[in-house]
Amino acid sequence: MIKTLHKADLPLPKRGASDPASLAGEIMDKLTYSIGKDAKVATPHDWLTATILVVRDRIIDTWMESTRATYMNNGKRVYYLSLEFLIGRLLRDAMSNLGLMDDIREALSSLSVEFDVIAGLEPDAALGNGGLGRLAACFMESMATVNIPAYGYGIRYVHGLFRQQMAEGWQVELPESWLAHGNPWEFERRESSYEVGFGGTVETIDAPDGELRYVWKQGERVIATAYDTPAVGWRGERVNTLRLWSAQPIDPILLDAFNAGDHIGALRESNKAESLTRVLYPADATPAGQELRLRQEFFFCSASLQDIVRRHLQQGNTLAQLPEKVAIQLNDTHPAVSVAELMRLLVDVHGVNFDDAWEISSKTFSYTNHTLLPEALESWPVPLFERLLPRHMQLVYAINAKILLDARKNRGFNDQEIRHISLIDESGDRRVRMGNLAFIGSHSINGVSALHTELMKETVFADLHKLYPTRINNKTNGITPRRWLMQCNPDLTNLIKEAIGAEFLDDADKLKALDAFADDASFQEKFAAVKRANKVRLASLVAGRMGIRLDPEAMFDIQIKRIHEYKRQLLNIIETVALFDQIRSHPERDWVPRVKLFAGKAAPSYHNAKLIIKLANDVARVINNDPSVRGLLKVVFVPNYNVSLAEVMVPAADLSEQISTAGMEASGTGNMKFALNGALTIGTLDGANVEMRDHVGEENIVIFGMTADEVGRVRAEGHNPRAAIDASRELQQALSSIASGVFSPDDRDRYAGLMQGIYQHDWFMVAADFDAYAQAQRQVDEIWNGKSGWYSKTICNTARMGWFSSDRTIRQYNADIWRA
Ligand code: 4GP
Repeated sequence: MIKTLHKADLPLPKRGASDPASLAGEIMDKLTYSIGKDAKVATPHDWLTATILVVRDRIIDTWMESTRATYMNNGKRVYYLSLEFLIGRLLRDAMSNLGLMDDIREALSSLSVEFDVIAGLEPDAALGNGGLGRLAACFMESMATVNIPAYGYGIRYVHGLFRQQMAEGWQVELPESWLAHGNPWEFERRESSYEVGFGGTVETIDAPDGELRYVWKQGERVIATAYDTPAVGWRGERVNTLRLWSAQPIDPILLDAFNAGDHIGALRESNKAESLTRVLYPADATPAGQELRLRQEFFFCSASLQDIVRRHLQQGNTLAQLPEKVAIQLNDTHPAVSVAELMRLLVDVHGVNFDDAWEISSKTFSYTNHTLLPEALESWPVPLFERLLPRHMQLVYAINAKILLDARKNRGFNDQEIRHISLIDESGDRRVRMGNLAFIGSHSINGVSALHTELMKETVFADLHKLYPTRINNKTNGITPRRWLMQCNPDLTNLIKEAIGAEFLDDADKLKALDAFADDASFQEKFAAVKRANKVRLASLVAGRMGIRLDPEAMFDIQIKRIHEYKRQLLNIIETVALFDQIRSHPERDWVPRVKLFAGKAAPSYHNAKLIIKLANDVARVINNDPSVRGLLKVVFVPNYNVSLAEVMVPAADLSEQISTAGMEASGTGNMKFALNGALTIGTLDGANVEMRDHVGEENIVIFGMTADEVGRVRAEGHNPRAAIDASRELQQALSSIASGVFSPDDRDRYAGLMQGIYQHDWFMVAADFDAYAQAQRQVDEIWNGKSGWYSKTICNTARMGWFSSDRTIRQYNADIWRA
């Protein structure tokens, strides 16, 4: 008999040397044998793919080790369920984390290939809208870095977030086809496929044990197939998996129909299935309100949970052990239907009784809330939910009955409180509240900054917080310093290394040592030189893409993020108009030359956000063509904001605009990226700005405007924007020039409605905060004019932002919630 080796005993393969000569040999190998190209005719894309494959090989070694180790010790795994992973480009990230940057560059250059050229061809994987999706990407990297066995689960959208083009200053949305050249990072896992059903009916049967069993007879089914992308941690010590699901039909073609001549009808099922994972919903904090969106959510939750339970059982664990071995983090309400789906799997498929299943499930789930905007707390019309997920509807009612009964009987909740905590919103057409489902179904609910967490307790979840007073906790967001310092700003990284040594690479808190250099003239000079070089780099990008010349000596004042009224790009634009008027009226004053840069996408259905983009462009056209402010003020809206563009803009910023209406930005993460890269922040006491002020010191940040409490009070008492407008000549003039068509001579009324919003209700407190903002900007000018003071402040920002590393955030999640 042949003695079989247990598979786990087989040795893992190991890649060879990583010197430039060996790497060059391997790249040639990949080009020849994996891509099938002769170097003579290889395109830059072929070189890119060959390079990625070489880097990937090195990742795979560790990936297998990491996965095998977790399997062997049957440790607890963390599952991060997110409808968005805004990962951007991966090559630089992987090379830098593996320490291969210099050697690969050299290898390529020995083959006469320029690394920067091919790296620029890598598509920017835009599988997310904004902060929530980018946070998920930073978390994937940090979970690998701090050595947590974790899986990200999401959707492999064929088209990520739309590409933004400008047509006469208006946003136009074009499809983004990031997979057009294939995706060398991913591995298709045909064997990891699951059926996901929708619709149909629920039947009950009497089981032999006397209990009722529920059988969901699904009306339609699709296949979810896994695609795995490795997520490398710093120094390549751990590699985790990002598993994205793609939808496929059960029958790729209906042959009967095809043979009967219905060639298009024969593909109907197939098209329907594939359309599930075709596009990312371009909604940031606005509900998509689409059946397809609910289908997407259920599709990826069901596949992920089937996969998680399968892995758990395969390891020989029991279902009762689920919370011991599995932590599932719900990234916002998008995966909230998981609560009902896990209950269905436990109760219907595995025969666990309802109460035990509830106990298991709620100990397994935890939920992160990312926004208080009521319109973003998803809810689905009951008829839609019931038609698509009839068994889940029953489970939602059963959970609701259990919770409401308990609240009424044991906690004395009154009618109004009961109405608020119910899973069913009955204030209009009946709807299933996904926020409440996520909250009730989880043992931990966290906000993303200290202020946001407090506001959660006081507002959206006040009554649920009363029912479960220990569940809400705070986990202030963070960013990965690998991508957002080392990789996007190598010159600054080297400068810091020269000054304080390399320890900060492994522990961002060690950046504190840089404090000692804040007032060191020669260090300031070098710091300024790095900033200038980064500004030159951005200027050349802007010149190349837009034909606009920027003066790197001017202050680069940058606001980049999704376009939303609460983020108040409008406040910035109005102040720019006021500044334009001021400079023209007082040419004799010592104005600070400024370039105002904007970038960001608006949800296609968000009318005012699109109008704000057009306004920025209209204002830019007028200001940039006015000889009287030449050299003093320039305005640029850079199209198609994405992760790669941010990687160029962030290191080039002198001033970071974080000016949301207080109480409305849950945390912000862009604010952290800028400060870490040595920009001064002008901002409100909102989201994580509050904690940033505490860390960098109030003398190193420019704070202005109303607090969240004040905004709440003014809104409750009734805000009268007229009074603020009448009291400010600058504001009056700026508003009336915009409203009367000075910037839109082709359509004088274009902005009348937008301005009316400020005159009439000013919900976002633009008028209310205007004077404070304008004053704060002049304070910024003063700081800029005393150059040494400027750099001493910005160096302090870099030095004191270490706490905002996502490694710290992830450690806190792990210590308090996951315990993996
Ligand atoms: C964002 C929040 O608006 C932002 O403040 C926060 O930093 C980020 O999540 C990560 O927590 N929310 C979204 C969204 O992106 O789609 O709701």
